[in-house]
Amino acid sequence: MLFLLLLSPLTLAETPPSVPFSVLEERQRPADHFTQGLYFDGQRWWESSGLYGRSWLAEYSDPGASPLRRKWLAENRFAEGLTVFGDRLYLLTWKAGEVQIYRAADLSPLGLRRYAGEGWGLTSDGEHLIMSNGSGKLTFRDPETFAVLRSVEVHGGGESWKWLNELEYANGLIWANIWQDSRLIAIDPKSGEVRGLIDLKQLTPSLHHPDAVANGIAWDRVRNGLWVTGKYWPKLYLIRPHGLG
Ligand code: DDQ
Ligand code: CA
Repeated sequence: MLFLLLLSPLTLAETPPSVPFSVLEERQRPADHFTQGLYFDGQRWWESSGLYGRSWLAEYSDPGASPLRRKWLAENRFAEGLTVFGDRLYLLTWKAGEVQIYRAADLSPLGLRRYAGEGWGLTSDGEHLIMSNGSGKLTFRDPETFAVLRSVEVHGGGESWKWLNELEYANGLIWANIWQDSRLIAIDPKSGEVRGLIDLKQLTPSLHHPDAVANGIAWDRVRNGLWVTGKYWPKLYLIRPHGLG
């Protein structure tokens, strides 16, 4: 009975499609980044790297070269996701309940806002900031106060989604890494429904390190693709999903 229920056509019909993608380009980069956040504006890159005592935020013109600027965080701050909104950069911390705000142009500090719970991934739809916290829920936040305006439970595909990590808004969908999983999911921002999956297994280096998971997604507006990488990955890949968004 339970078996039949699990295999019912309804369940199968709800499975989000595996989205085909092409790899347009790959780029070499240093293999010691504990990548937590990634953002690209078409010219400059911003990346955050985690762990206590080694967390940083950096700006690059080329992710394979040394950073133009780098800010080290305090020893007791574990850097998490970041995004650029207007002329500001927002950087989450894992458990400090603190989002740090910087001027994107020169990474000068502009203060902070506080939030309850953990900080994992961050992106923006151009109006609000969108944040993950290790659960299956995303919160939409006021860029000025960081207050929660709305939240969605990510659902669909017969899986209960949790550990949503780095995020990237592109073409009306929110792409998310999932911690300890090689899959990216594409989420409908209104309903929270998972619209598609991309498995990065074929791009995942065999690093034999438990922390070396896929993490880091940056929308490339010019080339219409997503730059993806992972913690300790020696490369970034530009992928173009087909038939979605
Ligand atoms: N997170 O980025 C997925 C939120 C956390 C990754 C934590 C990886 C373990 C690092 C060791 C933590 C030491 C307290
Ligand atoms: Ca991102």
